[in-house]
Amino acid sequence: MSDPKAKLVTPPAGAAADWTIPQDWSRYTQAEHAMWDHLFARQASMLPQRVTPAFMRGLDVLRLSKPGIPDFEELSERLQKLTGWSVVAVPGLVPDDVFFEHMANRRFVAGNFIRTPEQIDYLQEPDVFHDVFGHVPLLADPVFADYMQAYGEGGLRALGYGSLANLARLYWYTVEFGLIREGGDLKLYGAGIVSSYGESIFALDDPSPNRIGFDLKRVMRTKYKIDDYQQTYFVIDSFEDLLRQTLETDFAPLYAELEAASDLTTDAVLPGDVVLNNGTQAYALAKKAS
Ligand code: HBI
Ligand code: FE
Repeated sequence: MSDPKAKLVTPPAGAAADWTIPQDWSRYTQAEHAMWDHLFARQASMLPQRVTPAFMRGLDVLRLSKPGIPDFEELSERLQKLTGWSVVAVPGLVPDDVFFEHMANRRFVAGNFIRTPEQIDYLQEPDVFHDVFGHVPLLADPVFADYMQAYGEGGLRALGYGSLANLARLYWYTVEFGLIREGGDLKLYGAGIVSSYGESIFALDDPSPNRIGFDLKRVMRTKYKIDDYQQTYFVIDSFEDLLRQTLETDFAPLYAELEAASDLTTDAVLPGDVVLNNGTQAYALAKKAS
């Protein structure tokens, strides 16, 4: 997951100018490897029917079911051969420009630490399980891999226009919390969902959230929640379609247009929406009442 409010500016001691650090794989304890194995087993048991087949293929070709926290060097070697991406370690959230610069160069930054037992179902900073289990399998998919690079390049441009808040919503509602329609079924692909036990069920099966057909401009107008399940999920038709729309869009005039348009609330349903599920919002309403 990513927090767009990250305010750090200089790399911490021990980090390089690009914020990378050695993964220091040999430093993980048995308990830390066991935490990975536990999280992995919990997700692996329910994902096969729920996640896009491309994700399962990624887990397989990258040998991610091998016990223990993956060694980034070994992982990067496999990934490089498939799509030219690599995985580099960082201590936590990095500044937006650093994040995008890495992505534009096909380097995915991953936290090298793993959550503690107290943080098992919720943590603020992305750890190695979210980053590697959640994000890396789809980097083995050539089309998704291109989308991620395009996003990094677009992010650098958006910073120049001062329009990151709008572009960050695209990342949020695709890379982190996206759903995809495949063979008439809805499947998961967003890393924030697939790395979360509760949300992997909620996003697909619960009547609460809206599920709405993906529309680039609509998504970029929509606010999001960083600390609870989403009230709306957007559904793409294919990675090809997502990549094509992103590459064909001229973002500069779109940002100008968005600046004049109002933001949409996290639960909005509009007349022009392709509504796959008009959510009851029962979950969010109950949370608010408690
Ligand atoms: N840093 N490590 C890390 N991981 C992220 O997902 C991340 C980040 N810095 C910035 C950031 N995400 C976001 O601001 C962008 O997704 C917009
Ligand atoms: Fe993430």
